[in-house]
Amino acid sequence: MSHDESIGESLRKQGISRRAFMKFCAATASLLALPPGMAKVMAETLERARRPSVIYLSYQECTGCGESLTRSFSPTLENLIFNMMSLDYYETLQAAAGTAAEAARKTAMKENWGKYLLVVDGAIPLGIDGAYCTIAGESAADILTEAAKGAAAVVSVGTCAAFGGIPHANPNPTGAVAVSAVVKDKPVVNVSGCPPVPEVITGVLAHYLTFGSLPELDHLGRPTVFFGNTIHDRCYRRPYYDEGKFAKTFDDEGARNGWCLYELGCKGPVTYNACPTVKWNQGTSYPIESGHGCLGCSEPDFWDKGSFYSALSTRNWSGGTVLGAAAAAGVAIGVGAAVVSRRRRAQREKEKQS
Ligand code: FSX
Repeated sequence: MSHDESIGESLRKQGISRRAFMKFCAATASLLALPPGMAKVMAETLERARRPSVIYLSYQECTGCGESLTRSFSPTLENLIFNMMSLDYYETLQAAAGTAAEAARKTAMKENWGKYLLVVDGAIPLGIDGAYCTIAGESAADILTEAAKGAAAVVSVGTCAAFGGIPHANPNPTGAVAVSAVVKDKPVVNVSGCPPVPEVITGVLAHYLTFGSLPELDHLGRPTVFFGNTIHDRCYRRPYYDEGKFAKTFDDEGARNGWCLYELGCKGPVTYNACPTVKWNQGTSYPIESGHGCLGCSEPDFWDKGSFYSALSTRNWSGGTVLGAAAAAGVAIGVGAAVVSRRRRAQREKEKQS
């Protein structure tokens, strides 16, 4: 499809029915928590729009983000690629390699200068003049700087791109930094998570492709529609936390009864992400539902903060520098509520016995 063809024209050529397209718009609008009626607006906008060019760069990372992205269910990556965007460069999926691939990136940048969406996963190493990560003889930092100049907006996918992630963890031998430490003059949206929830990645891309703008962001540059609540706020085990019922080991009676994993190190109270609502594997489950506490992978410096199996209140997470006052207060209030609840229950049991 040429860039001049509208998305509607392209859909009709591909034989995609109006019904299937409306279903896709409804699912995407619901994922983005848009008001009723917006699915129709989205469909009308997309029908007339041209597919924008998307350039996707990968640097210091494990490709977990790409693995996650390709498993997106609604909207699927295929839906986005075939219906809404022209993915002009992405090492993981492209057929071209070597000189041809780099030439395709440069052509796409030149033809769409000022208009393309730049997606980046992985951290950027600045040590020894960027020599720790080079592609076709150019450093990651140089390619990113050049590509960002012509981009309309930048999406940092994964905690490595958003906050430096594991490459940035102590002792950070390569001098790895977040995308926002290199790109200073363009809007950057951070889709954190190691890896991020697949539908959160495609949802943010769909929002930009539909409205031509980035969604509302929190103080760490993350879309509030997906990162507005803590894991703890939406956790189905939350009632046990409020009742003061905690698993103490991974195979005790509390664990078997599905009690709260707070004392086993769950970082849900200080971690903002959509895992409990959107979930993973087509809405099947998420770590806490599988019996393991949250590691806090969508927060800055989660690896250095560590203490994955120690209760929050005993280690650096609760007083860490990246925690907002509200999050820290939330933990304190939650712990206080659990203690009060435990006292009340003890009091009730005492009253029953007397
Ligand atoms: Fe990082 Fe992503 Fe973790 Fe891996 O691209 S956020 S190490 S899942 O792959 O960057």
